[in-house]
Amino acid sequence: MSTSITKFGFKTAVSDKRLVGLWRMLAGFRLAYLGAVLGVGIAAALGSGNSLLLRYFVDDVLGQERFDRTLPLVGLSFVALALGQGAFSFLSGKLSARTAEGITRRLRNYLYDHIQRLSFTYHDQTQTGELIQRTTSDVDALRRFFADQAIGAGRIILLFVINFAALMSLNTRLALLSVMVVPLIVVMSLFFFRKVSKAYEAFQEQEAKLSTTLQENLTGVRVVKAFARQSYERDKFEQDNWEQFQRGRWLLTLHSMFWPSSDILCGGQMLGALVAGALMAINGTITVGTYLASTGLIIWLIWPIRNLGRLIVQMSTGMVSYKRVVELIKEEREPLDEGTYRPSGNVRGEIVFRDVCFEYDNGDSAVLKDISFRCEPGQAVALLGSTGSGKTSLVNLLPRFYEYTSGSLTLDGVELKEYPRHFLRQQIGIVEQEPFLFSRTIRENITYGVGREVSDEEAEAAARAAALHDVITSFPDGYDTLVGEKGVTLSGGQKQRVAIARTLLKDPRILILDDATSSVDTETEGEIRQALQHLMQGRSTFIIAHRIQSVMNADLILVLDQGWIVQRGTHDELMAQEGIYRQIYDVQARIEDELEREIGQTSEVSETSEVWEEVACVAL
Ligand code: M5T
Ligand code: MG
Repeated sequence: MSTSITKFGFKTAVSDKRLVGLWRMLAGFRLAYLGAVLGVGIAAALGSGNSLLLRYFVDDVLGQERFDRTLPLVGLSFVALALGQGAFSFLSGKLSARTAEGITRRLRNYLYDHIQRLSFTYHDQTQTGELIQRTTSDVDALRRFFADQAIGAGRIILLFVINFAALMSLNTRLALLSVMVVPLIVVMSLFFFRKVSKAYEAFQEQEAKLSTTLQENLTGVRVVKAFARQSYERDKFEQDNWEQFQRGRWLLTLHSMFWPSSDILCGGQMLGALVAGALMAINGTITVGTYLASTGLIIWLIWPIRNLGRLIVQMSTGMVSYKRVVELIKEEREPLDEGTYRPSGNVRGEIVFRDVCFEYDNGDSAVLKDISFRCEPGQAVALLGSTGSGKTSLVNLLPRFYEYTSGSLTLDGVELKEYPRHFLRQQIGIVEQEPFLFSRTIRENITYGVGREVSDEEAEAAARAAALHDVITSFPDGYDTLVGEKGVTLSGGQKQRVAIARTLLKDPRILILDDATSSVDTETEGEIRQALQHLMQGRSTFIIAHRIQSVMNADLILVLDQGWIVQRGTHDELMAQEGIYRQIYDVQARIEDELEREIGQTSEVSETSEVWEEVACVAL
């Protein structure tokens, strides 16, 4: 798909001037486009033919009183011309719709595909509203450009040339008199073109801001309500909306300044030409028939002149949107198949970090500092550390979501940068810290990204292993229950378990569990841990957890603090040392003891709160 789209020139359009780029976008539809323009041209020519026939009818038929066989023939010709004009107008409309809709359909598909191939860093730095705006409103402006303005340009040029030529054939002076205003219209339109371009760009930018505000407000509606911030949010929106209103008003004001000025010019031009024609007819310079014909031609000559200005101004919106869309197209994709190393078969899973440092593009300091450790194939490495210490950032380097800044990170002895990203992501399964579920059925969510047909039994087995099967069967629609906006909202723990089941099915060689059981109660966590223990066998696994119980069986435990590894070893080794690990262990053990005691004594809740405060301190 992507290659065929690239072939149609979206990529190459970037480096060229906007009009050339737009012409390239027409690839594959140029014939239909030319057909549409030709259709419009033929319709215009038939219209002019009508005026010329009128001249013939008045001067040569009525004037010569030739009422024999010529009269019905002329009548029939009028009908035929009108029919032809209608038919070609229709054909042109059909072809222009095909061109515009076809191009925008292809463009939308391309942008959708392109956006999901952009890097994590790009998505971190770009607002969703901006992306939505560019793929909807800007694409729509381009559709209008191709449907109306691109065809309109052809139509205007043809109408002008044909009617001007017809008028020239009748009377040169009259013809020249009728186009006097053209240079003025062009200059004025170009002036407005600049103004409208700027105003429209500002309008689109503000609209993107507005969609971001709206989208964030909707996503975070629970937070807004929970903090009773509705009025604050409304005021914020109102402010953005006021700005949008002002920019929109300025845009329309510009338009409304342009139309009357151009209408006055064109009206004056038409009146002048008609009066000049009438005077010529009175003087006998032209015949009555010629005058009648020229009135029709002048009207059809002024029409394109008037629309030329309109078109130039309207084109500015298409051009701005084109620029905005191309900016997005220009963004480098995350290459999926780069790297010189072509692995065959699955990886073994030997992972070695040597002095790896990492910094986010938008950050100002290193998030990971001199990380060095080794994970043998099939081993489990646990990461423990306070929040923000860099655990997620560390595991995110493995599937190459982000590139490490310095040091060396090898998988099976080959530098990670040599691996194609696509391959790495097939080999690695991640249960993310905040799993995302699609608004689809639970079954679809579980089988998402497995890359092969999954039988119902397999999906069920995965759900059982993730302690999820009983929850699913308690829903009336079972595995066909819709999740998300139009269906049930799953709890945090249930979502995590769907993510676990999804990863179990994927059957990856390297497993990353980023706080995978943080939203699950201790009992369920125990069940899942058993299932995971089984799953982890023979796979290199990274476990991030806050509970010592989840990490104590790991072959290597790394304690992170502000991006440094401050302690390393097995559970027993770490217990034998003074340090954060033993402190966490002690606090957690004490909490459990106290809880057990409290439950035993059914004591007041307020007493336990002190203990939780301590947990919070450790967690933070
Ligand atoms: C480590 C910063 C973050 C923190 C540090 C994801 C992300 C993080 N950061 C960025 O600057 N940009 C980003 O896109 O990096 O963050 P982490 O690795 O997510 O920490 P953690 O997983 O150990 O924390 P937690 O809370 O999940 O236990 O300073 O600001
Ligand atoms: Mg994290």
